[in-house]
Amino acid sequence: MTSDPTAEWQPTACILCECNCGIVVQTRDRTIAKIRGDKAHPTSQGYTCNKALRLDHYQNDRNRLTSPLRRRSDGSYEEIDWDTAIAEIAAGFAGIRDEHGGDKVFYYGGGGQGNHLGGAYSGAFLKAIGSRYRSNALAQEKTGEHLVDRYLYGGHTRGEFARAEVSVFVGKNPWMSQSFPRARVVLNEIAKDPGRSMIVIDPVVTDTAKLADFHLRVRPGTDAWCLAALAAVLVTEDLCDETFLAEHVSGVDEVRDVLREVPIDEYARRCGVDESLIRAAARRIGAAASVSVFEDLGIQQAPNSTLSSYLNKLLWVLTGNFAKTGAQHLHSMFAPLFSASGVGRTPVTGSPIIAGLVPSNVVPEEILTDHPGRIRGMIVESSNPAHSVADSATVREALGSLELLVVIDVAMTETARLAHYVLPAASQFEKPEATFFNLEFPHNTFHLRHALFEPLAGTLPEPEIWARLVRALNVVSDDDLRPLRQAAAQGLDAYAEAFLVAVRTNPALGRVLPFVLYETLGPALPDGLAGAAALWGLAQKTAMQYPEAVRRAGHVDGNALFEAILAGRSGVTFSEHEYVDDFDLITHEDKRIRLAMPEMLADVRALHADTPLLTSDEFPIVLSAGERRANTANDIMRDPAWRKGDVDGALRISVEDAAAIGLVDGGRARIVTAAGSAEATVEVSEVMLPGHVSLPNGYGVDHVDADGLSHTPGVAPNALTSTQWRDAHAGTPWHKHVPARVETLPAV
Ligand SMILES: Nc1nc2c(c(=O)[nH]1)N[C@H]1C(S)=C(S)[C@@H](COP(=O)(O)OP(=O)(O)OC[C@H]3O[C@@H](n4cnc5c(=O)[nH]c(N)nc54)[C@H](O)[C@@H]3O)O[C@H]1N2
Ligand SMILES: Nc1nc2c(c(=O)[nH]1)N[C@H]1C(S)=C(S)[C@@H](COP(=O)(O)OP(=O)(O)OC[C@H]3O[C@@H](n4cnc5c(=O)[nH]c(N)nc54)[C@H](O)[C@@H]3O)O[C@H]1N2
Ligand code: SF4
Ligand SMILES: [Mo]
Repeated sequence: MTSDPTAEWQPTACILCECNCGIVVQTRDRTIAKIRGDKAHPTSQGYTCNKALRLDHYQNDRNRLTSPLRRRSDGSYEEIDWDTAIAEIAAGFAGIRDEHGGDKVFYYGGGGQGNHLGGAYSGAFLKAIGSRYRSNALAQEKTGEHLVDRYLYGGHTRGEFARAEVSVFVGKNPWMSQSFPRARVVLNEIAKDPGRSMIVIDPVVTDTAKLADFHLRVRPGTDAWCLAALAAVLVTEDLCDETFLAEHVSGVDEVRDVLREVPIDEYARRCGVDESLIRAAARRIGAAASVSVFEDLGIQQAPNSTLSSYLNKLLWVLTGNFAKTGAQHLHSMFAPLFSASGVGRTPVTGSPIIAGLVPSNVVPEEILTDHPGRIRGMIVESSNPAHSVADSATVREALGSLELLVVIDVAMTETARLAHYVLPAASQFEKPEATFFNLEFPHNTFHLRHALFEPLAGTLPEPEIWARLVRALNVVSDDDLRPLRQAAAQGLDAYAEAFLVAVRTNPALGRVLPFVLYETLGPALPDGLAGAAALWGLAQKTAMQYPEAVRRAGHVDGNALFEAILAGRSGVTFSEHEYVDDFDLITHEDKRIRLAMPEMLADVRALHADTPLLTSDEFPIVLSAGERRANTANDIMRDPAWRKGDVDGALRISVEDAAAIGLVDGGRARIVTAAGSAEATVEVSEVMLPGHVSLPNGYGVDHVDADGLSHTPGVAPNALTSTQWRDAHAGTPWHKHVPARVETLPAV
């Protein structure tokens, strides 16, 4: 909190993707004036990509909110004070609970790429109201993979790319989208080392594919055939690790039987990749001392997504690439990103709830109905579903029809514009923050960032917002909290003891635990870290769940881990595993991987059938809606000035298609889909296959400039997507596979 730009470098982290690279910054007044990588950060070690340097566009966005807002009947907003906002919102949700049941109040979001503490506190209010259903972006990308993970071994896995002999990227472009530590450094190292190889499965010649030894350039949407053929080569050419399979995996013979039926030559033709290349890639995987695999949106948001996740996992399980250096790992987690217990069906559409999450895609249908179980009220926190969920027009209609919609955000988003109340949050550099994207093995890091600035006037950190909402419900009294407050003043050991007694003897406290921690431990924490109180509970859980690994990392118990987290400004290694621990992390009782997942084997068999194309004469081209590029970062920065190029997010199209349609580089095109149409600048590019076009994510958000003029440069991808194109098992959308037509437009 200094106005001297040459003052000390303060550690924090970049919030633009899940890597959360450590950075050090110098501030000037309320700006982030200088930024560089933090060499002391245990995971990122000084690395950043091109985007981190632009973070002040997030911190000082002109569209930041500075007061709670209430919508008037004419649709405009008036500023109201916090007390009024909290009282009216709490009463509004309590009213829905009393009349229709608290389970009609839905929670969407809870954290973006850099902030998960708000979500950690939301549970207290939601439980107190009786809310049960929730969703967030994971339910439009990772729930299919989670379904497979849960069946096979019961946890999330990660590759160890820095040390893998062979790295496989399936529908993943880490050069642009990062997602694992020091991605570009690691990719360059792999490319330069003749002893290591990279296999990329992607229809586009991405910057990652350019570095690959094997580029399997599948036709969009045909990964299941490509991956089935790869797995079939492993089985039929005896490339499996028999010792590993015999010792650690069940159901192998059933899987082998199904894979032996795969006509490799025919599936190669169906996915458009040479059979010889598929065989060569499979042999490289089979011969490697270690293989790491990363699958992402290219399969997770395309047809057969859950099946592709399953087939992809077969590649490393069949070859025994688990529990050894450079291979795939079940890692520790500081907090669960997925709830293990949350399964069931949604009330209206009966859609699968996976890991506690309703598919984002079905949320509108769960609202726009007169079904008695419909969603009536919603809180959206740190997410912008009106822009990020398929079929924006329907999402807007649905959100606009709710009895009560409250949005907690830093900016006036597309979703906030539909809300009855908008609550302004302090930015991620104005409060303690952290993410639960702690996914590494053998060393795993948790980073609590301290505030760089005081909250912008009129805003509050989420822990305080949620605490005020709980207080308004009067579910616990000061008398309930007093013993814990007193214990907190005596130190963490006294607090731990008092806490166990309090939750055992007072069930009212157990229902609102994050609130209790914030109200009692929070005030005793140093350096304005009250918002970190919930981490105390998570530190205890982590130390109990992985006692050896936490001790190896230097923390004798949960309290010691919590203290290290509070004190460490550049992130703390919280677990240090040994490779054999991977087997212990399997949640099945026999500690074996279960390979023969019945629904998936049925799906593999079904690949033999002719599958109709989704494209048609009317919509002959496949649109990938939402590609990650150098100048995209979800919806986190709204001012287009942050971009150094590709200012309006060009439509990339192949040379062949451009010639056939009559499009030129830099010209304009109209893209038409079943859901809508949009206009874009054209980039004619050798990287695209004929019949495949792509638009970037993160564009088409509103921004009001200094003159009060509103801009929305680029195409909002979900103006073009439809909710019905979704995975049969997980309900995840096919954003990367939207049938479309591209037409010429006069140049501007
Ligand atoms: N720069 C930047 N980085 C980001 C983000 C960002 O907004 N901008 N967002 C972050 C988030 S939230 C996420 S989830 C990750 C996502 O990271 P990625 O999944 O890597 O991102 P995408 O570019 O959406 O899709 C990956 C690839 O899928 C390919 N693809 C399209 N169709 C198909 C297909 O049918 N089959 C196959 N095999 N591939 C296909 C595309 O050509 C693309 O190269 O990125 C994170 N990192
Ligand atoms: N067509 C298409 N759609 C897609 C995708 C695609 O590839 N194609 N990708 C999907 C994927 S993988 C993802 S992850 C989602 C992402 O979509 P969303 O889940 O909507 O998340 P973000 O775009 O990251 O938006 C984050 C929001 O958090 C707000 N915010 C930032 N800091 C804070 C804070 O401290 N507190 C609060 N309360 N709010 C804050 C920002 O202003 C922004 O509104 O998009 C999905 N949608
Ligand atoms: S965008 Fe991601 S990879 Fe780039 S600096 Fe930020 S956190 Fe690191
Ligand atoms: Mo994502």
